[in-house]
Amino acid sequence: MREYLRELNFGQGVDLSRASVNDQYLALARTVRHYLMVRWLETLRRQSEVQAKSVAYLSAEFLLGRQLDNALLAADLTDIVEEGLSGLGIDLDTLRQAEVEPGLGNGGLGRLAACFIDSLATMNVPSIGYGIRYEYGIFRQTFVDGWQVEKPDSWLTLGSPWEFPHPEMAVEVSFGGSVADWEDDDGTVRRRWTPGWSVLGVPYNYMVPGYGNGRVNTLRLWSARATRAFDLEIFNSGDYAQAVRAQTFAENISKVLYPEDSTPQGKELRLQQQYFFVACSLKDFVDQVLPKDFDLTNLPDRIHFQLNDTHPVIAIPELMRILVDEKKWSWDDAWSVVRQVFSYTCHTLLPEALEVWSVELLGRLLPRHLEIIYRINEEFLLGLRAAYPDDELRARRMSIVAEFPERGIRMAHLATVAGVKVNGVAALHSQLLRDKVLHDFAEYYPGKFTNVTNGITPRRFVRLSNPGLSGLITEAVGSDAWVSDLDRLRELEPLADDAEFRRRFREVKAANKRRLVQVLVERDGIELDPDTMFDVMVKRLHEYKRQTLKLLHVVTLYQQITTGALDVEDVTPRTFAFGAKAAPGYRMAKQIIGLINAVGRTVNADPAVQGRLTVAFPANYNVTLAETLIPAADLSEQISLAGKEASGTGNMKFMLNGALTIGTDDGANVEIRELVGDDNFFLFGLTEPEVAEVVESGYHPTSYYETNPHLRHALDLIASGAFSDGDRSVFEPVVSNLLHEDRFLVLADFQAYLDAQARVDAAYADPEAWTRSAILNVARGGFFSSDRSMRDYLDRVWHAHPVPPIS
Ligand code: 73E
Repeated sequence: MREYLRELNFGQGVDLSRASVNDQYLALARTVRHYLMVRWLETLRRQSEVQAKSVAYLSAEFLLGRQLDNALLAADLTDIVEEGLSGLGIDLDTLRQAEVEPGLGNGGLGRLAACFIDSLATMNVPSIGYGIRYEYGIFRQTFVDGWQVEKPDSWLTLGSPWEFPHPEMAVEVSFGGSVADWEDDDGTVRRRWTPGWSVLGVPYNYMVPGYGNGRVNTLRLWSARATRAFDLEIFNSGDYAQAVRAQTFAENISKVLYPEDSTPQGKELRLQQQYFFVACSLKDFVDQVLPKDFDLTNLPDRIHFQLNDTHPVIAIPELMRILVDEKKWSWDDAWSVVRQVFSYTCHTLLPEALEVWSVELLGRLLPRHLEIIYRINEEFLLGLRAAYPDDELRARRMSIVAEFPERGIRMAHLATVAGVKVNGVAALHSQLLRDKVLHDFAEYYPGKFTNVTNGITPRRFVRLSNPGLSGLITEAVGSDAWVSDLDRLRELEPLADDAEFRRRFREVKAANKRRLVQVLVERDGIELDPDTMFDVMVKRLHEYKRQTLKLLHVVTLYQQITTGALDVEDVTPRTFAFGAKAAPGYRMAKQIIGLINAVGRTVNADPAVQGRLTVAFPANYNVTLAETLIPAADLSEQISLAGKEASGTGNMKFMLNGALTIGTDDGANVEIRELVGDDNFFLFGLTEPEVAEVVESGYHPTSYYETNPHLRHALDLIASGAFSDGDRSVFEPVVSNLLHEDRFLVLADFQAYLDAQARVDAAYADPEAWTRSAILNVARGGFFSSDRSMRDYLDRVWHAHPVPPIS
């Protein structure tokens, strides 16, 4: 605590009596990071000594969540700190709440990256995360009359104690300009890129502490600055306004995270961001991380670059450019190294979500890279045509360069051609990649395709977010070894049949529900009854995820009760909780948010359903809210149309916190159900092959409307204006989209969903049986630790190994 007071006095410049909560939080964070610093330096020292193969995880997003609690846990400081602070009259929990979470990601993809670096550190794997330090992360969502309004996320304003800026290590990244032939000293003709402009990338380092192992890995995020040449030149010419504009232009590159999820943004600034962080990272790795006169032909022994979706795929031509243009290697030598050091993870199945950059834009921004991509493609097509001599259609389908609707570069094809491995993120997803999305490639490169099912870190999403359950598990297992060895949860299985254990498990869930109720009152002024079933759907708002299906269930119950078709006494009291952000430009998603809030307003105010149906939609769902919401859930909603959700990771978090899942046969739900068994999972809906068949044979949503009275009543009620003060026009776009288009077959799965919900009600009516299932969900969920995902990547993709500490 002496350390802490020193930080308060000399770091924050205040004494205890005058320190604000923010001062106190910052001082504590700095104290903790001091403590970790020795281990960080030791990790780096050992890394350069051992020269083991490392993993570089390249990702445009790292959705970290709050740092303080995780750092305390990793360093085993929580108890000491709590005690010491309380001696000073300070409540640790108050300081925890003061932290603004870094929201440098949109959803699952960004959170996955954060879980992976946590696991890599915990497993002693030499690794580094590379990404972008956005000045503004994912927007803060507010509701105005139930409609989403976005506010900027200024996460840096109160200070950011977890980062270490290194302006002296800045690297320069160039854009634009032109390419021409030039003659080398030895007479060889080479291509020379003369860029038009450049910016500096300043690295900000973040500690990634392993759990209880003394290791601290690094996450390096890049921030854009104007180069000195850039502003000096203009300043000297006396045009100050222009100089400031230039500065702004450069710094815009890392200004804001694109709030799009599961769809690409074909914007120039987005491509600038991608190249910016990738170029900084490769340069950093080659010039700074590797030893001084490292022979780059040995690069594959020292590094594997994992490409988190196509966002960093421009790294492939960038490494070719470094080797061919800067190091003056032959094309073939360069290619033989490049094709050994990258692998690509695909996170989607929606064809519209695969990134394609227009040749016009790429050629303007990165002319040399475009040439390199063309050459890679030429040689790829040469091989392809040799393998399939009379199949021009196939060559066109597989070409890296698309010709329609405009000339474009297909980043997924580039990644697949150059990558050592291509993986999907759940068993079904990887299967569908091989069979459908990248079928031609799977045929051409049979050994390249593999699966690594996603996972989540049990440190954050069980140990920290659910202390009650964690205590129970530790007691049952006999130690806390399960926190870094999640298969140990299997030992809980026999306890599912132990009445006393079930009672205590139920008590933990009830306490978590009360905790959530309290948080939502304080955070949002939402009042909930903890004695109802908590039925939770939290994820980005997207039509394929089908929040409307959940909503139609709510509206159906409401309609049935208010018309007397259903006796209110027969309805299981439920709280329907939603959490979802819509991409600001996604109109239908924003309409659906408006509709959920509108239904909530009506239902919550109607005495006829009071105490039976409640809708809660707290604004700004984020990692911090997830940490209290998920442990309080009874029922987990995973209801995407089969074949659309690549994996899902929320589904795993719910399972491991003792919620039962109602879900389709999609993404990782398939594996969850296999592990937990049909008796402990509420499956419903069309399977992927059935979906394909329905779509093939012509889907007519209106026929479901016409033949299913429940569905008709629910849709009619929305269309009547019952949730919009009688105004029929407000939600007309949602209703007519469902009736006439319904791309994601909501109406086709509606009845099956209602039936499954009836099974949920029946099961919930037997608390002992329900608790038994919930315990089995936890006991069989160990597979979904991101530690296991890392083992799979290490074995199947990276071929790297942990480097245990010396002692
Ligand atoms: O199914 C999830 C998956 O669990 C998938 O939709 C998500 O990635 C998760 C982690 O594997 C995802 N995000 C994106 N694509 N797939 C994406 C695309 C563009 C921008 C931002 C995110």
